[in-house]
Amino acid sequence: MRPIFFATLLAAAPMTAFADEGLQIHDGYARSANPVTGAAFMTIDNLGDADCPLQNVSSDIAERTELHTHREEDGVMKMMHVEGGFVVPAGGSLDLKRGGDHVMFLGLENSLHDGDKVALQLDFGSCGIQTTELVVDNERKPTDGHGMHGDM
Ligand SMILES: [Cu+2]
Repeated sequence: MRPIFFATLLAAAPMTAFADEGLQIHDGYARSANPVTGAAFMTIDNLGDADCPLQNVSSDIAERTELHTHREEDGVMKMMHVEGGFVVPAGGSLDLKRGGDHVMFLGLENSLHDGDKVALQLDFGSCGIQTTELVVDNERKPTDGHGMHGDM
């Protein structure tokens, strides 16, 4: 890392500061189907040559912000907290998407309305911490056709 160069970039152009760095977050949005819980989805590309762990997420819009996944148990799709988080493989990407791995907001301070902006901090461990701004889009449909998880 080059800390000074990094800080300068960050101040000058926050939206593109990470363009040439290891991790790129794009296509992010947040939504909620009820007043108390919400979720966030995005794609994270790892352009670097080392795996990056997504260890933790935080926000100030909810009591708790957690990394979740869906798993099928006895034919029923269940959602669960993943303590260790996920890996964004070197040269690959991590999809946080409906019906799959996602960011969960539990205990929303305020209900999420379309167009609201949500700041989310992502802790990539040895790869650093990044903050991304997500726009709320409650009407967004899942892109992979898993309509059964439409309420997530
Ligand atoms: Cu969840």
